[in-house]
Amino acid sequence: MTSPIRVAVTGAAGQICYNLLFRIASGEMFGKDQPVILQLLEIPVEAVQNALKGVAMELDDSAFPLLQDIICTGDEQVAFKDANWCLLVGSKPRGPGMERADLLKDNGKIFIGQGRAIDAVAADDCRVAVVGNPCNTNCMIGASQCKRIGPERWTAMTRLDQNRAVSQLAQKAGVPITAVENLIIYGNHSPTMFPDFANARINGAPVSDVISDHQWLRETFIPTVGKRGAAIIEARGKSSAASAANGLVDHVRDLMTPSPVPHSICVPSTGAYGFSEGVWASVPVITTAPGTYEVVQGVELDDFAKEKIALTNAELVSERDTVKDML
Ligand code: NAX
Repeated sequence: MTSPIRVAVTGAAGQICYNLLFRIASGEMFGKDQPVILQLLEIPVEAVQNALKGVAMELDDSAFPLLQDIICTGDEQVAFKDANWCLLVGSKPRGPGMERADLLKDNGKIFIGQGRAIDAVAADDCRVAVVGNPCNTNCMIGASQCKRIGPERWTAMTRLDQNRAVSQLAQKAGVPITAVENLIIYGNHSPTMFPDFANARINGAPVSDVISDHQWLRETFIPTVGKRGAAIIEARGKSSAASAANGLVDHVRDLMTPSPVPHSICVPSTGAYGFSEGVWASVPVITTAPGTYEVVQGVELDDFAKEKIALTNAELVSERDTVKDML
């Protein structure tokens, strides 16, 4: 039997993880032949640790053949010990009246601690995916604390945004999801992100040939994708959880599966596509070996795309400026 991989997950008693953990344990993230050990981290508060135990009991009660062990802890050093993947979902939510700068700094402290713990105790082949918001900047802060686990191993999630964009295009064109290809998100996981419809294809044809309403593409599609999270909160009274968990399953699975098909992830910028060096920006990547990617080079971007990317880059740079003392 294949030896198990250790998957550390933070925020494990939260609503995204209530969807996510069961899908990891069932083999959807790492494959149906890959046993897993879940190492679950939550804040060391009795009520939250109790809630985490309840989640572990439900995982037990699902009798997943691939799930070899569950560790529940409030200690980062225990959670990240020998972890092959660290899925950083937990973060501090924005409270009433809280400024964005305070949110960035409060979360920065969490990601400094977690970055250091990962560097100290995780497995040599460890990969990290950050979901907790503001995920691009949290990822940059976590990576900045590491010497052993390099920045190329730290990614943040825009796959939910990619999936949202694909779904909007498919519905508008009246085609199945599978007809939409090469839709890539550029920039920050925030309403400034840019879903690049111009290079996407529907049944092999350029999107703007299939969807003749170009005003819809520029003025409705982009904000619909960018503000989808707020629309879900408005409708459901809670933020997106199942679709976020699904996005992370897709993010990690596609990073572990070599393929020439591009997908969107946030990686450290080397200056490509107009992003400032060193910010974590979403760009097209292909997976070249399990856990290893290359940024797709040479995608042609028109002036409209360049303008949008400049805006989302400015936001990433301003987030970095806010936390510069932490890097
Ligand atoms: P919840 O509030 O339900 O759960 C978060 C959990 O994290 C809580 O149980 C909390 O105790 C825990 N936590 C806080 N600090 C921690 C720490 N230092 N160590 C370990 N655990 C800690 O939020 P949920 O809906 O699960 O969302 C989690 C995060 O995902 C949020 O930051 C949210 O903004 C972010 N999202 C990111 C998305 C993306 O596409 N990148 C989309 C969905 C989601 O909005």
